[in-house]
Amino acid sequence: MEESARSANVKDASVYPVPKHYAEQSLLNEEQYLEMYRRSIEDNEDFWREQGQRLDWIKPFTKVKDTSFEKDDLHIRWYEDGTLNVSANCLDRHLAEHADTTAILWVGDEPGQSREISYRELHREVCQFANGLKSLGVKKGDVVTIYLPMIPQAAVAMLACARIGAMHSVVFAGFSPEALAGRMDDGHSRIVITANAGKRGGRSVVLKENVDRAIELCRETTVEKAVVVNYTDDRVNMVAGRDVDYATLVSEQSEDCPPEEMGAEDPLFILYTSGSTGKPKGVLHTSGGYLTYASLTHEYVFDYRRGERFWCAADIGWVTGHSYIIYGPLANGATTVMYEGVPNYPDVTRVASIIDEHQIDVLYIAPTAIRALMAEGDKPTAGADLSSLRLLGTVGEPINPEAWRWYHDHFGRGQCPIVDTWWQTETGAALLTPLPGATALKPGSATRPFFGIRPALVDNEGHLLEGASEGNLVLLDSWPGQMRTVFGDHQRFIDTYFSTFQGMYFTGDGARRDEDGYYWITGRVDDVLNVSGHRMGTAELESALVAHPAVAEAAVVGYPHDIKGQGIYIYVTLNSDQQPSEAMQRILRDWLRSEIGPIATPDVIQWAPGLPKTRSGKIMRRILRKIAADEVDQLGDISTLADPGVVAELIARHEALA
Ligand code: 6R9
Repeated sequence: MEESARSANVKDASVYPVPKHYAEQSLLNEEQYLEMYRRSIEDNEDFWREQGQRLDWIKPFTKVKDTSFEKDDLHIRWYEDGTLNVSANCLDRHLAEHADTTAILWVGDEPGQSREISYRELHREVCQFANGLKSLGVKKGDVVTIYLPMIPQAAVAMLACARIGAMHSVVFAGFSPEALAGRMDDGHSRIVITANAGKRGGRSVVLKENVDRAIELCRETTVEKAVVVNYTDDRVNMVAGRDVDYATLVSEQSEDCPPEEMGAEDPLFILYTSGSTGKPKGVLHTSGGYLTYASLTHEYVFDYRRGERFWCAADIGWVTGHSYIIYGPLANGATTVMYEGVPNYPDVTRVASIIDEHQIDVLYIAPTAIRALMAEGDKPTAGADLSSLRLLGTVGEPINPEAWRWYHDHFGRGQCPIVDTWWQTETGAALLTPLPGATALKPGSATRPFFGIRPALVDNEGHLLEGASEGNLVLLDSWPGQMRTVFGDHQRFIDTYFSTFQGMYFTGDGARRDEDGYYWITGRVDDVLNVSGHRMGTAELESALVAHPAVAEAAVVGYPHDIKGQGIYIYVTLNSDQQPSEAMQRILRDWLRSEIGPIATPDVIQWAPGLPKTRSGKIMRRILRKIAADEVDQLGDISTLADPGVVAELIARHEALA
């Protein structure tokens, strides 16, 4: 394992105690957390048996847990003999007493646009659309691709799939046709739900055009139906027999759609995420365990109280959107805020004005957005009231203490705790996190484990480290929200997560544990980048680059970036008949944007006459990372390189860039 790309969080001595009113009014204070945590570990099965009761089961489960992390006997099953329906848990069961509660508070890209959708209304539209999907031939077990902007129909589509037992595969609407096609192919998805166009930051995003192109690009799958939400005034080409207008489809359907009875272990969704090797993996989550865990964490981590407005400012294309815009909040009968736009449109006061206008109680947002706003000084919150805010949260990447404090002082007015939640697409929901009434906070630390979670640190040989230490972050036992497999490739699941350290789930992250048992995530220890909270495999970027006819070789590394957390730094060796030029830089930049999407836009492209390789031909990314990070005094031993001379050349070129 190479050392992390990003240096460990600077140690920060300050501690923010639990505010008095939190200790008195929260679901749990510190003593109660410690007691409940102890029980969740010591009486693990009993604990999860009880927590399983928070859902409505069609047939109650009798078995709670059957799991093993041994790679020769790997299995993860929770509540396996129970049956339920996830959409019924998110909708139907709230109708008796809370039908008129707002389920989704939608806030549009342009200021002044918003819409409230009650549980009754959401239930009705989900039933109608579920019937619509059935009429198009969608059955239990099918994979339905969702490529939608942040509009209520995205929630409707996800829940409609859950209602009829189809798996949804949401693809971030910022991904390119190539990336979309790859995911549809991998999932053998014969149906896609999209919109004519999306709106983001005042710009129009041509979704339907991307879908048309993606359908052409699919190699293994024939996409038979595309449902199109005609959301903007843009007119798009509709292919007869294939393309279906959403509104027409829904209007023709009955409002009665009995939920499909699903096994707890039946798949709920797949969601593609990047790993250190190969193409993105379809992370598969199942029904009973995932929903139990999403709903439990939503309630305790955010100390959620009924009637509050909960704003998770993620996109539904990421797991954070799945668990904390849709499934966790709706399972708890909450009012979830869905924001179409970006934090700085039309200007940097937008987040604060949404909070004031809609009296938001909880804001959960990525550090990269906080840093971007922080760069504007006091402007983002100037003149704002913000007194409706009770709690703040962050997710997606390590937060530097400076950004933590700015968030605490500006949005939190020094009064709101910040829950820094560490988790992954694979983990379903938060694993390391403060609880607002129970945990004294240290800026930059995701603090302590949630109930039932057994984190540990191991050295590179897999030996457990005790006490204050730093190492690879692993999990020793399962929890209900854990992914179950990589769609279509179970061996890859075993190889990726359970083969590095015997009998443990390997997260791919490094972490430090301090004297108080608090965890500080130091970043990925594998070849995965985290750019503005988005995961990208260096292998994915490199294979896209070498697929370009001008490129002989490429290596991609991350380097510290003030706003994005990590920036993308690319070393390219061109084919001998090509000349480095600014035009070529632009060509390669555009190429990555079209192969993957705008999030893959490189920050730096450096021409490399050669790359530092071991004698066995392995690129030494460690050296490339040090050069990119301006840490050439820390290159370490380079004597094992096949051609050490290449390093001096790369350093000289790097310095010339600056
Ligand atoms: C939920 C999500 C997962 C990776 C993870 C880690 C990083 C997430 C973090 C954090 C430090 C936090 N990460 N939360 N690092 N502190 N609070 O982001 O899932 O997109 O799969 O990314 O993000 O490196 O391994 P995903």
